[in-house]
Amino acid sequence: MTKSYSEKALIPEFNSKTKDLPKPLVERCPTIIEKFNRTYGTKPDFIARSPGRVNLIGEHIDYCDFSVLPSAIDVDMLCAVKVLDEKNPSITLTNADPSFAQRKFDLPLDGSYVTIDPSISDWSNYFKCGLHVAHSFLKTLAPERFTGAPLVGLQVFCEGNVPTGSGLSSSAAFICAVALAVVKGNMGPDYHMSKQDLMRITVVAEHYVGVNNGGMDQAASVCGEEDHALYVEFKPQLKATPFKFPQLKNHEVSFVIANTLVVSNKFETAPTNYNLRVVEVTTAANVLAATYGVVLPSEKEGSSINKGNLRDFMNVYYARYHNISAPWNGDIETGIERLTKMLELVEESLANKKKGFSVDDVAQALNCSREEFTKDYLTTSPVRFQVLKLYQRAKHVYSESLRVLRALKLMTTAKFATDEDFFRQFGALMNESQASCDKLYECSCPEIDQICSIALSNGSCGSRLTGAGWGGCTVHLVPGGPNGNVEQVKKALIDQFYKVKYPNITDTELENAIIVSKPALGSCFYES
Ligand code: NG1
Repeated sequence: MTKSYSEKALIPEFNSKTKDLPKPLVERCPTIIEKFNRTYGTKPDFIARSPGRVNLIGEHIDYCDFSVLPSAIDVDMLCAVKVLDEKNPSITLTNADPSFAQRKFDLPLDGSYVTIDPSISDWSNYFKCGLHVAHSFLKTLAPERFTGAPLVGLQVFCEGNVPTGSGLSSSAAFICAVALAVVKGNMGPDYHMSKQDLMRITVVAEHYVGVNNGGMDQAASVCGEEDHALYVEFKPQLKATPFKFPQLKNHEVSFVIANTLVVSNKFETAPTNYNLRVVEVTTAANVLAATYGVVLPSEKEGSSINKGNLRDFMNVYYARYHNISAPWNGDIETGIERLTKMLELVEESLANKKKGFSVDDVAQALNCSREEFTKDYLTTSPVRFQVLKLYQRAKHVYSESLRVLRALKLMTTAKFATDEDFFRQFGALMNESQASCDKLYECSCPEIDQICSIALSNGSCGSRLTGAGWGGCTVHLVPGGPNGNVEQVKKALIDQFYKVKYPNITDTELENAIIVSKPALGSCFYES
């Protein structure tokens, strides 16, 4: 069942008088207010909150503008904030986790942006990303006020329980909470921010720390709704439509999230992992375009390598060879047909170099010099590689995008004779996604493979990595409710994976490693 999507929907706001406060606020607001008080000797004015997310299916396709199916989860980041008077245009940041040391910096008096140095890995950089996008938004909201004058100063106390480096988007949770805090802090209590605005401004925020991510994490964190998954579309417009899983006869639909506890530092591994994949799929789109004699649009808003992507190739190919000038509008059946065609083209034109393309091969295919290719594709962020695996990466992106459409079709139109039918069909898509991430995109790791195989042998119907991969978390579709397999899957993972791989693991660590989460509320605001 789908809820309609409204561009005007506002970020939910609560206060101490609200009846039925959402669970994360009830549980955590009093303690963070107390900790703020102990740190700054005063009460905060408000708390901005944004959660982590789990991606159910659709991995590494958001930066090609293909739709994804995540949901927000219970773990989150809270930022308690006190707005300072105009004599104090500075930011002080304290984190409840002592491994993130306190930071303080001044806000430029002339209203210019705070500088972000992406070459250093410091937690305050993520704050500055949220600050930057909020600042730029404020300049469009009230140009006369935010030009030539500083933002208001803030004292901030941050407390989060999204495990970092685990593929559950701790960074998006932080950045979205910060952006909301900065906008509210500067505009005051009478300004109510829309979800659409917060999502739109935060999707590109991590580009300022050198991660060329797509916008899935921020969309899910901002727009999450209890008991709903989100269908996030990036084109023709950014949109997150909430929908419920089908009502089954004897089971609930549960997702078990299991952390490999292998931390993948996105920033440090970007040159060989995440950013390299962005380069590979962008190059693949351009090699396909050159092969079929079409030109991709460039100078795209929100894109870090302005060279078009695999969705653009699909559109220009259909314009040229099928005379369909309007880009694909997201319709499921049309998408299935076109993506299937794209997979044929990938076989036809890239499969002859399954071992990978050298820089010379690519330059030849694009009819440019090595130097031009290097300048246009390899300098935005540093990357390191022997060959570019264009065939494998393009095949993953098109087949994964197809799986997302099939999953959505299952959710929205299919009727299931038995509960098993649903679990089998949705689970198969998740398993195919994992195989593609592993074999074609090479973003799995031995621990992910091991956890998936244990879960599948013990009652999971579909198991895969979630998020960027190379460590981090896995997600498992498990029949839930009294007749379900959730406890059985958890026990098997504890006995066969965690206690074997991490013999000294504590009970608390184990408790945090396996999360059975229901889709949760997205960003929200609490006036204290
Ligand atoms: P994680 O690593 O879970 O935050 C990353 C990207 C997403 C998306 C996934 C892969 C960032 C901030 N996020 O997610 O946009 O591309 O990988 O599907 O890099």
